Amino acid sequence: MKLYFAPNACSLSPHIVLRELGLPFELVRVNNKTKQTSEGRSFLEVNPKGYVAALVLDNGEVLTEGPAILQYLADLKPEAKLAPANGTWERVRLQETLNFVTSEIHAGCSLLFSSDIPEDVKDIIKEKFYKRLDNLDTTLSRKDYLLGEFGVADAYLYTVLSWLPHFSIDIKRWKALARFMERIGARAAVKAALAAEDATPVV
Ligand SMILES: N[C@@H](CCC(=O)N[C@@H](CS)C(=O)NCC(=O)O)C(=O)O
Repeated sequence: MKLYFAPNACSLSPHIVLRELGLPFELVRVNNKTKQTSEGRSFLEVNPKGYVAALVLDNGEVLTEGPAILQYLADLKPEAKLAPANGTWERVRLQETLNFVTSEIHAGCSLLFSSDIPEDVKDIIKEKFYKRLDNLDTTLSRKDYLLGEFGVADAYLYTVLSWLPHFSIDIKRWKALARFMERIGARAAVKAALAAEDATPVV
């Protein structure tokens, strides 16, 4: 398998999961501005949508969209329990959580990276985003992980929340979220993924 990634982008979450699972994989770096890959070809040949993450399977299939990639990877090694089994109610809860992270947290803050958006509009985006962080803080004040035990949704949430300093948002305002970031950031797979990406906190 090959994971196309950009340092500290949302592709960090499948990267963490690949390491948590101990699966063999190759990393291909994408320059998100030029769309050039470290292989020399344009990333647009791999994913015409032009964004990471993309996972290329050994049979040549290309899988995109974070929540789909995360679930595919977890299902390759069910004994690691990074996702509940397909067809169970717990799996539906995971899908609910991944959808929340992707649509409300990831997409909810990604416009804040844009230098074209005026600050007063960013303030409006932030107000809505803060409400979502309040919800998450309440959830994580009752448990250490989004769904009881560490799983793919935690790797995804960790990745997106690691962008907050870039938006001048201080995570300490949400005490449970700050503890969550420390807890996930201490995992060996997370440290290894960040080191392998040579990541500084910019998408
Ligand atoms: N819907 C996609 C969004 C992926 C995404 O937002 N990727 C960003 C990095 S976090 C990216 O590569 N953006 C570059 C671009 O859109 O040109 C997913 O959930 O995987």
